[in-house]
Amino acid sequence: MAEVMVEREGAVLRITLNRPEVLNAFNRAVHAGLAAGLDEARSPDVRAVVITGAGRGFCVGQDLTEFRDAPGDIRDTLEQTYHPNVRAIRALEKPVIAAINGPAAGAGLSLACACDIRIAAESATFVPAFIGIGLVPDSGGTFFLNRLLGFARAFAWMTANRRLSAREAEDWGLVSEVVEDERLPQRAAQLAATYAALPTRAVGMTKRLFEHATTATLEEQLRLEAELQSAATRTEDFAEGVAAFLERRPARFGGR
Ligand code: T3D
Repeated sequence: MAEVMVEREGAVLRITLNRPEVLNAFNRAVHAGLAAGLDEARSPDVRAVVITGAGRGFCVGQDLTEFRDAPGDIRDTLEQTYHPNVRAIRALEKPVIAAINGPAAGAGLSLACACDIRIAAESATFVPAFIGIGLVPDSGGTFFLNRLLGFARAFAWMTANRRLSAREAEDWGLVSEVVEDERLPQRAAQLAATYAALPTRAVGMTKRLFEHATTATLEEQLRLEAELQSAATRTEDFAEGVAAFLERRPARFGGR
């Protein structure tokens, strides 16, 4: 069985990390499978992506059995394995939904935080993990958590290494929704289908704008908004959106 399953349902691509016996810890095969899935997600036919885990875990970060021997210089490993997938998620001009079905720990937590939307099962937990084994957060963890939670809360949590419940994560704004465990796959599919029916190019450009806004000045942001709005007005979905409004009917967006 593949370490990562990639399945299409209409315009939704579901990527399932599939090493349930170790709560979907990362090894080389998982990195490669995730990379292949994210590559397939670039197809114009794909309009929303779901990342989830098989079994009772989402992803618990690095497979620690690979650290039995001295790991060598981890910089290269991070650059070759974790970083390309984090960059691919952020660069993908489509919504990426993390459906967190169980523990998300270490780089698995970073992976969830790299996604655009997070929904969780009631029994899911969020575990910093890094500090517990004498490491610093990586795979963008400090970048994303700083933005999602703010410095004070993110620093306190990551150093305290406290296991957070799904309800607490919702209170903190780390996840947007918590559902009963058995409903998570269905809810993730429903949410993804809703996103997949939106004007995908406008959604993708909105993602790009928010990404840009974190470091841009107002002038830079106004320029990029104008540039992307100009691009948006040239899409088929813009023409359809306006026509549907004027004809008083629901719009049928094709993602182009
Ligand atoms: O470049 C690089 O490689 C560096 C990058 C590092 C990035 C990182 O992610 S570092 C952080 C690594 N992750 C961790 O430290 C988390 C370790 N896991 C845990 O602390 C716990 O498993 C959890 C709190 C997340 C969940 O606890 P629980 O009680 O629900 O499950 P469990 O019983 O601990 O785990 C179930 C099985 O998964 C178990 O195997 P067994 O006993 O049934 O045969 C456990 O050993 C295995 N497992 C869990 N996490 C990992 C793992 N096996 C390998 N690597 C893991 N990270």
